[in-house]
Amino acid sequence: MSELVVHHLPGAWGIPSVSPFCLKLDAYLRIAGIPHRAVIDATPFKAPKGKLPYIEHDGQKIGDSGFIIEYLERRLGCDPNAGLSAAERAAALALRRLIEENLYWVMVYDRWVVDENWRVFRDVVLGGVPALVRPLLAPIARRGVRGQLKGHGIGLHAPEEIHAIGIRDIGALADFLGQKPFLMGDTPTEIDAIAYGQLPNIMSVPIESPVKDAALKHANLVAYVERVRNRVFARVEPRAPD
Ligand SMILES: N[C@@H](CCC(=O)N[C@@H](CS)C(=O)NCC(=O)O)C(=O)O
Repeated sequence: MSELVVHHLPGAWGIPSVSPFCLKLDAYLRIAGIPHRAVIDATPFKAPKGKLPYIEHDGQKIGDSGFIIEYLERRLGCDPNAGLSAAERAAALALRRLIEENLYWVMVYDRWVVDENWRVFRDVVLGGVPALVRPLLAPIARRGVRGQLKGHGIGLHAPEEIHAIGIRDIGALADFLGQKPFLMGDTPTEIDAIAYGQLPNIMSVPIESPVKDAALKHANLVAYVERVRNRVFARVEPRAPD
């Protein structure tokens, strides 16, 4: 197979990427054992859909972590979900929607809208942008994300309502995990890559939130994050912008 190049947003705070979707793809590639070269992009401007991650392979650029995974599975015949029943696959898809279409936006709210967190996060998320441009880009990017949150609908709620939504999602994840080592049982599957993309980006970062506090009270989720990190990311250093 020709070289697979994977474009990510940078990492920080000991996490390989501050983007849950980039971290998900990174974890997936490691779970599936797919060789690749990671490139760090300071902004998503060159991505085919304007969002990271994206890949370059065989002269094509493909955006969206889900479509990238489907493409790789078609091309390489790999499938970390191969051992799952149809009902387990359906449950994994429902969890994926909870994480990517709902909990993700609660995290976005905490990073981009809560003033104390934004002061910390803006220097990280725009860390690869030239220092002169950063103060100009920061308010434009923040306004854009506020618009995305309103468009999604979650940004229309009061802060306590948004946090209550996130805390319920975290509780559901903790209940589903129970005492299993991984979400679908004894071995990591795609949904573990998805959950691992999101959870450390809430639980292991200096972004304060009642959702983070609630997650850290679930001992099984704390142990799970540690377990996936040890299993999938052993010996990986956090990345700085190229
Ligand atoms: N559905 C996409 C979502 C990717 C995504 O939302 N990426 C964010 C970073 S976490 C991004 O690049 N946002 C830039 C923007 O919205 O302008 C996927 O699965 O890859």
